[in-house]
Amino acid sequence: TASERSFVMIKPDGVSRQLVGKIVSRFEERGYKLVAIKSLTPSPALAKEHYSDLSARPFYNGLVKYITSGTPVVAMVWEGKDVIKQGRRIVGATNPQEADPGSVRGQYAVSVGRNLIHASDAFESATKEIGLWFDEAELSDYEPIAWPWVMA
Ligand code: DAT
Ligand code: MG
Repeated sequence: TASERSFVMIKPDGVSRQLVGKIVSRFEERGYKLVAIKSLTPSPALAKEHYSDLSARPFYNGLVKYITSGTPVVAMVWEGKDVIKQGRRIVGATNPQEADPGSVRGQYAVSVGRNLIHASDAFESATKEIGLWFDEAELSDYEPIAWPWVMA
């Protein structure tokens, strides 16, 4: 896969537990490019739209409440080779009890309802999520100095 973009969000538990730097470092150190980053408390409308695919699930309302709790999230766009699939591997399985211990969820989380982080699961969802959380003008186009050493 060529260079692509993924939407990654540190959820309120990750911010409250002060894991932002550690999580950002995983993507940075792997060689991915930070295209956008901001912290915000999403509106219920934004959280509901972000998780609209799950609106019929029993945990949907609780999920929206958690994301909109008032403790901010850190919304990011990362770019690079196969970043959608590799981002999911960095994040780990949805249920932290099943996540690889080397993944973010496997290292830092124990509950599916407090699993620290979101990452887009496909090109279509990445496109939807980036458009939902960011304006075009917030997405930076630049070349990291290490890029040629990462992107052979
Ligand atoms: P992922 O975040 O790994 O993409 P998902 O898209 O299926 O997983 O679900 C979105 C979030 O919803 C997930 O990160 C945590 C929550 N969730 C999923 N399944 C759940 C469950 N069985 N009980 C409680 N929360 C759940
Ligand atoms: Mg998902």
